[in-house]
Amino acid sequence: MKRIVSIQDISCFGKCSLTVALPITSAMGIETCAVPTAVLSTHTGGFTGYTYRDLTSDIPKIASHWKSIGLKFDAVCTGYLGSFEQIRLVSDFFDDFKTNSNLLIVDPVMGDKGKFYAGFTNEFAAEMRKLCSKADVILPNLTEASLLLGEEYVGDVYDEECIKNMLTRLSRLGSKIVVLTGVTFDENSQGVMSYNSETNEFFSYFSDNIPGYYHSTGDVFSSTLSGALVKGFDMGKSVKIAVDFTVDCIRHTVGHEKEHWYGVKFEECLPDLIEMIK
Ligand code: PXL
Repeated sequence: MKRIVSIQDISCFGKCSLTVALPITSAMGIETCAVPTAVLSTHTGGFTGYTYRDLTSDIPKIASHWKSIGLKFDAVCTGYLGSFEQIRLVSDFFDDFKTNSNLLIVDPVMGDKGKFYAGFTNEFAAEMRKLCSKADVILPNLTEASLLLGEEYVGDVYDEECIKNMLTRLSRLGSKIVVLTGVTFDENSQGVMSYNSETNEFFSYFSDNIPGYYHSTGDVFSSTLSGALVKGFDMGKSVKIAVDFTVDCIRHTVGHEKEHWYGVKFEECLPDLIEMIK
């Protein structure tokens, strides 16, 4: 059985980060371990008055216990991290748990639609860039890609050359594979473009663009993609599974946005995911 560890916060209500990653990769048949970096009552996107309990000091203690019992992971996956210190400790975690054959996967969660999520800054983006340099795979959206490159947000209008150029420059941060999400060349389709710097290959996969804003779809995508890669699917097939599942979750939420504005109804779609990876 494959084993993943997911390092990110648990937002107790809101369907993102660990409450998305744990069920998704477990449903894919992967043993899923967690390092909760913080406990929030809700995520920060659209809620006010949420609680935030910082668990930074637990990260090295968990790592040291796990080292003492010889735990190994097929992938170490990170998502939302709340401080510079957390990024540094996760970087140490990478050093402790990197093997010759496992994957370090960083989703540099910082913002969307050209804006930072609450509490993030350019200085944080600079620190996140260092973590990305240690990863095998990074999964930024277009906002995060611009922040990692230290550039203005690329905006809504761009062409394939511009995205390819961003991908190659992102790969120079140090990761072998860059997967850029939320790419739209026309209003009818949305998808992903990726670049493998070892083979110098670009890959793209698009699906229908469903109008509206659906919170936490980045977390659904990154958990599914990480799971598919760990299951041994190649990058092309993994991206297809992750995009198709994310779109499936959005479709199930369309028409229920009023009650489910805070996250997509991924739970109803888990049986579809299990089918997709058969
Ligand atoms: O979905 C990313 C995410 C994760 N964790 C927390 C968040 C967000 C996005 O807003 O607020 C706490």
